[in-house]
Amino acid sequence: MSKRYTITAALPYTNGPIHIGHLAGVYIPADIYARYLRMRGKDVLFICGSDEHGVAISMKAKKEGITPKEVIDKYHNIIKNSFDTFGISFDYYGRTSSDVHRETAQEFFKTMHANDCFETQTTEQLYDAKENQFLADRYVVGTCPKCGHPEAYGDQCESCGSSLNATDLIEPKSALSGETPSLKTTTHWYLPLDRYENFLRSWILESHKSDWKTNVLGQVKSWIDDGLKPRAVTRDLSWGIPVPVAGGENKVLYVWFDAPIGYISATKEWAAQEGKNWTPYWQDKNTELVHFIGKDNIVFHCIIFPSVLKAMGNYILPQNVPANEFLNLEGQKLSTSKNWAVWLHEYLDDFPEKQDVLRYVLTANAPETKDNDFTWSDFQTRNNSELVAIFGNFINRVMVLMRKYYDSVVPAPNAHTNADQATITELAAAPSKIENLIEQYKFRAACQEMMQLARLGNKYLADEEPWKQIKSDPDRVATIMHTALQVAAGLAVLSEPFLPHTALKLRSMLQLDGNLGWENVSALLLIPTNHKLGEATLLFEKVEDEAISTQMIKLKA
Ligand code: B3M
Ligand code: ZN
Repeated sequence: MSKRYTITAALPYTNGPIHIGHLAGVYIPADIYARYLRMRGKDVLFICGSDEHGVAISMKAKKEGITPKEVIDKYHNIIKNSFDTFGISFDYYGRTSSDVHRETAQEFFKTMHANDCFETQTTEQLYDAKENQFLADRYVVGTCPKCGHPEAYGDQCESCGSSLNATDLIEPKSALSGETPSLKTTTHWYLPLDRYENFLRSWILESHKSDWKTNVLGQVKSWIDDGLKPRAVTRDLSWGIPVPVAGGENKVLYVWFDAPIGYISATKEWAAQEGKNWTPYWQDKNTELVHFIGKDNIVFHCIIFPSVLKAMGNYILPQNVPANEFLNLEGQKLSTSKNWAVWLHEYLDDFPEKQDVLRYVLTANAPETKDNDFTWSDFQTRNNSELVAIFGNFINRVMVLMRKYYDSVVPAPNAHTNADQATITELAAAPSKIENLIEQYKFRAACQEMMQLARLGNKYLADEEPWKQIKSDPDRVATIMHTALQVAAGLAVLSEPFLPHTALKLRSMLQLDGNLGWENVSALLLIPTNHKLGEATLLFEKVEDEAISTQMIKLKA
């Protein structure tokens, strides 16, 4: 039975657009992984969708004087369209306001409730008497009791990632009125995470201690060691999925209980659209489930959701959760509220056709093991000195020389020199280096291995200087160009997970057979003699200084 892959990417909240931090942390790595596995002929389902509940959306609606429904419709469309244009290749992009999701999330709750997986607790919760509103999650801000971060939320501290109970906050303040909250009694259903401690310790800290990233294992270990407490999975809110059991009137499911179930409901919607069965992707042991997320989502994807799946009984658990750290912008934390961000939809307006430049720069600087920084000057340097000067220059030279000397028809090679052989050997060895790195979720290094191939081709032409030998030794030039073309074809294949738009252009320039795949590269079955190349187009263009200064002015405005 061949392996199947269910790849999920964190469902973005529809309270704002996508920015470069989301792309670097979650969506580009997930897309590289999905594209690569598809190229290896695997059965891949790449799932995402909009996360449309939660206090953040109600607050945005209140701030903009519109309804939550209007907020989610606006941002769901902006987000979905920007992902499509950018080339994030989801097989399905759903939304948690759908009926299928509401039914699925309620079915999960009812099943767990019927199996006594919850405890009910009647407690005093933070309340804003002025706004007549219980203060949960982002409705309350205070000092994190774990790390002292001054702007922790009622359910989570984004700085240390801890999941919190609102009553844990030090000096809490209502995010609605600014008042100090009072206390009011209310009843909620709690997921008793303490019951899952042994399961989590053995599943994660034992069976995955060698294949999960250390930053993820570190966070999970500290929560488990701190002692897992029951977590409320319902809220006194109006916006969300109604609690489907007696006593649940005027209460909704906690957004972090329903959102991860969104991966499953989106799979159901995809399967219905494709006429397929959804269950193998979530209930078959031959399926490898991988969650791509940012570090602030680790507790929900490694502790809470797996406990829910365990409680449901017949679901698989994630094989890996390769969470990235955070990306900063020009040395400061990305901030939606302070508009200190590079928004994807705005980037696509300002730099049309340059999707792959941003993909490349965000992969090269990905915060895979520690927070990292994006600067516009680095964006310009990487585009001009790497993509244009190496990758683009190499391909352009090949195409120009092929048209000039051979009318773009591939010549037969003659005797290979050591230099030719060394180049061909390095080309054949490239795929396995990239495979090993991608399969360890080391996308930065994998992308640099791909760029190494462009460097190899560029250097080979510069060293062999065919333009100086065309008169004196045409046989030699035929061999040089035949060899250079094999590297160019290898690049067209191996660049696809990282630079899909460029790979498509390059395939068309070389008129490569659509079936030319990953395995052809190491087998060196790439471009045959007498093959007719297509028209040359520019793969990359220089980014000028004024384009960068425009961005800096915009950012600082
Ligand atoms: N929307 C949080 C976030 O965007 C949340 C992810 C849900 S994944 C199920 O960071
Ligand atoms: Zn904290």
